[in-house]
Amino acid sequence: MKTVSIIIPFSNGLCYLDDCFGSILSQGLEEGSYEVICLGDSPEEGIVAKVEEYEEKGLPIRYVQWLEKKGAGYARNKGIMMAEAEYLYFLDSDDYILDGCMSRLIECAKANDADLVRGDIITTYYKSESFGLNKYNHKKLIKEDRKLSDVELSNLFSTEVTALNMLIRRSLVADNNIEFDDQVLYYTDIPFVMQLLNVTSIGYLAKDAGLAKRKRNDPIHYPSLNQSAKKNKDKMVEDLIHVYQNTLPVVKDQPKRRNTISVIMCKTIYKQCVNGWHLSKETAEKCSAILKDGANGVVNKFGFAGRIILRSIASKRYGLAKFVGRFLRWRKKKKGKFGNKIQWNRFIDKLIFRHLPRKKNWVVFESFFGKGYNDSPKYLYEYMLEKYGNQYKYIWIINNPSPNMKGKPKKAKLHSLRHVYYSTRAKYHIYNVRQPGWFKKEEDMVFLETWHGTPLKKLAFDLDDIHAASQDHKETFYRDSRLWDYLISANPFSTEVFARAFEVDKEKILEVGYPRNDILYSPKADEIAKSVKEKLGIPSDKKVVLYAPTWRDNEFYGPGRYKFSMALDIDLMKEELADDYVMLFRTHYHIADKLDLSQYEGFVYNVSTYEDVSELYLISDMCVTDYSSVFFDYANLRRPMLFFVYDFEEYKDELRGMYLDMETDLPGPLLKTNKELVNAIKNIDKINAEYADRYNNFYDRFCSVDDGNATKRVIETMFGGGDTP
Ligand code: C2G
Repeated sequence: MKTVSIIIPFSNGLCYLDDCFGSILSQGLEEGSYEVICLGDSPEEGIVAKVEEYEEKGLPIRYVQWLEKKGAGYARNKGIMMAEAEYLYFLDSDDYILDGCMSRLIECAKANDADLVRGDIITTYYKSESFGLNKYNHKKLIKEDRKLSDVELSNLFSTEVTALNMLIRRSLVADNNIEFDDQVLYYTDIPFVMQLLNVTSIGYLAKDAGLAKRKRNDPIHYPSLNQSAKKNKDKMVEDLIHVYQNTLPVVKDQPKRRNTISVIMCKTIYKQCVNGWHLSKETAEKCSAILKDGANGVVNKFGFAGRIILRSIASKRYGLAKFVGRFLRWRKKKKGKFGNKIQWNRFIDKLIFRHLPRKKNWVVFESFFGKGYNDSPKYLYEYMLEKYGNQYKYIWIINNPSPNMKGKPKKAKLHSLRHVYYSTRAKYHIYNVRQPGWFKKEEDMVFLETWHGTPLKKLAFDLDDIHAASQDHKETFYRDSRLWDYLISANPFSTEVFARAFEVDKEKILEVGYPRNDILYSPKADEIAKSVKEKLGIPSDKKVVLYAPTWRDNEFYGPGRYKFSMALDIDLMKEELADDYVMLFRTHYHIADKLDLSQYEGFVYNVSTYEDVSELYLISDMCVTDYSSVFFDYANLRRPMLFFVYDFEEYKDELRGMYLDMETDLPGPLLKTNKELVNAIKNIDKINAEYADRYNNFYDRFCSVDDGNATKRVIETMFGGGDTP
């Protein structure tokens, strides 16, 4: 007889299956000792091909499917009926097992003649390849193989009841007709597990048998059951009521387990109330009936507000329960004792600003989260100022006043009351990064997203794992990009990527080049360069190397505040290059670290706070960067570029993934060490000759739309070619 039948229900999320199936293959289980049963519950297209692919790779898999959605419980029951092995193992199609998990579970079960063996469940957002980067959840809880005492067995699940990562003796399930609840979509595990625990005599915990339970980061396309439940709250409570009522008789002689399901029931009702009431009258009445007897005394264990809510529902005073729920919700969202500044600003906005008429000639500009007067918004603003003068009123969202700002625009700090005011009243909005989460776009507003670079690093929906500070990235990105009327693209390549990765209609994309790059084609470019050099005090007899790296997703203090590690050996650079060169050093706008480079005065110029990087391009003779979109813009100048990619392997595969093959597509060499970099700088003419063809191809592909007139094209599209607002 085979040892284990692995049962996998599948509904959506084909992209997770490689990890799931692959992790079973890499367990190295003996052929004939196991089987995989995959059950398609109204499955996503492509599943059959995926199953066949793994069959060919040697996975002993059987597949059945039905087209009507019946839920995981139904699928697992079907799987139980098909299973032939001594033990059952339930695996979800978006999870994967860690190396050695299955043999450890089997070993422990066999050595101890156990009915049930459980391993660790480790939650992660990451695919298996980058599981090791999952620093925070990577805790092994089970240190030794250990027999569960009767008390532990009856209290095995004190919060979430799950059948995952357990090896279960199949005869126990078959002989006692133990089933998942197939009438429901949610909570199907509860009756199964409770019945199972009733008949389990020997239960074990096994060490080094981990299941990676994957949290999904794309609730738009691949919502997990829980994420879709957020939209389907009534159904979730309905299901739990059904499960609760059917399971109560099973646990009637088991106070601990009865307590567990009552706690789950009460917590769910409580959460419903606090997260916004979604219950139909009928469901509310059922909840009331359950809570009437205090749900086995569990209600009394809630805090004051919780008791009021649950008791009000018990006595059908739903209005009171809703009111307390709303209060708790408000208190939870409220930051600090009296709420934070943004919350107050939004409150005033609702109370006053939203009732004032829209100003048809007001234009709001923001660049890099109010960190400067620069990038495409600056060039669009200056063009408008010159063309329309004071026919428009201009507003800059900027945190520190800029001495370089032309005209006399109104100014507001990011997230300030003035920012909120202008955001509500102005008709036109121009941002180069995403707008604030609180931004509310009305029908008659026009929003231009300039974006801030041709993408090398994968973006939004093209990302698998999110290694940056916030896992809500895809969801918030989707929400924000729904509000954009126009999005600028600098080349056909960006247009394709943006349309797919941001899910923006191509009609909204203005493939007109970057306004910020117009200066690179300006007839006055040399003049500007001369004055910038003078302003920065850069000697005219030295060549200028600009070093402008990007940020690293996984090195952060918090959202928008990233760390910088200096990989450049400045001492070496100085020793080797200082006679002929100076270096401009510029960190990305996300970097919070301020570097003290004063000891290299005269050789390194820290231009991290210099507002406009385009002007720095103009004064530099070559550019050293890594994965920053800087190089797409710099290529417009056709000057040499070097890529200092000391962490290439990690960055390329684990952190982001890329749209280009950096080894073959870039207009310059990839350099992994400081020595290589110094050599390349010293031999730049040779490199120029070597990379001439690649440079030409690169230029044609990414720079051929830019011609110095992008700003004009954008303004004409957004404001019409005429002279008046
Ligand atoms: N930048 C800069 N100095 C740096 C790095 C970047 O001034 N050291 C500016 C450049 O204008 C660059 C822009 O910030 O084009 C975006 O920087 P990237 O390094 O490309 O990184 P990111 O902000 O993640 O944007 O589609 C583009 C991507 O989203 C990249």
